[in-house]
Amino acid sequence: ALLAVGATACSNGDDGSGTKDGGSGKKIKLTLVQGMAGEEFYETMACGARAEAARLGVDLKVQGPQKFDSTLQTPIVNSVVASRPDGLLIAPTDTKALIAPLTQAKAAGIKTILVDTVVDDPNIGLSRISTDNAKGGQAAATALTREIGDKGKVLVISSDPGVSTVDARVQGFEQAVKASHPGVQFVGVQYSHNDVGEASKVMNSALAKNPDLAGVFATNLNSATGAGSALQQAGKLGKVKMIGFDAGPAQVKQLRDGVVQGLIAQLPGEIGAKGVDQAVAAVKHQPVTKSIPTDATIVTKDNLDKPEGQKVLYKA
Ligand code: T6T
Repeated sequence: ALLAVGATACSNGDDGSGTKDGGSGKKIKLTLVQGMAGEEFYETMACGARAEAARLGVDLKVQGPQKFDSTLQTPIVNSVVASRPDGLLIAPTDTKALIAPLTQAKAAGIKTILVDTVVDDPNIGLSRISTDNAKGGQAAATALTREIGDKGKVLVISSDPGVSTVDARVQGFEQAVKASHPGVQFVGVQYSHNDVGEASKVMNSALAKNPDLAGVFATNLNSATGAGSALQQAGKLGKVKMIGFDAGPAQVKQLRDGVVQGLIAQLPGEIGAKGVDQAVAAVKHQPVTKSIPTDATIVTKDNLDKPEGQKVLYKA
């Protein structure tokens, strides 16, 4: 039987052997700071990172804030910096707010790798590993406009402005709709603050304002979960089409239930594993790769149960 890969199925990355840094003889110590703890995207990332850390024999700790919130993530970064790991992998929750704490990490000589999200300062992050989010937003526009027969109003529900990934998805989507779909009207972006209940509320008020809404693009897990359940409760299935970013268990259920027509699945496990590779290379003074794009796959009912769909679903 296949091993069910959840947080508990992940190795802790410590097999006792160990890769030593550039001659000091000590085992390399890395910390991954997630955008949010306990969320399927970042837990799948942690799984990939732990497996790679185990393979390379380096020590990896994983931490993250309870909410996707820079005021909660900043003190975690500060305490990680104080603990002086050799390398830090981080998904910064805000393009500006995390610049100062990450500048401190750099000043402390900690090799910093950005996984998933980035900050606006190009001097932060020896390597940046993420999905091409603008391209993902364009793919969402292509899929959604096709679903709605290339006409009608479309809305975007995102988490928060100032988050590099979702902002790029919004931009990619908006530009593609405006450039290539004259029959489609972009009615704007609403923010869920990465909260399922808030995403439902936002969806409901958008439906009240635009009873003829044809489509929704939800830019991440919680935005999609909340928007989808609001559509379901409002009896809008089949009337309003939806494309979501990410492929956690709740999104997959909504795809099976016909709430959402397509999911843009990322490769969080691969992002985590490559993050570990880059951090270890940096600690060993080996070459690093400045920018590493990872793939995205659109999952629909057609490929959901095929290997290509199954292999990109996130861990529960
Ligand atoms: O979409 C992912 C991630 O790429 C984004 O930066 C934040 O939201 C998620 O974690 C999904 O909720």
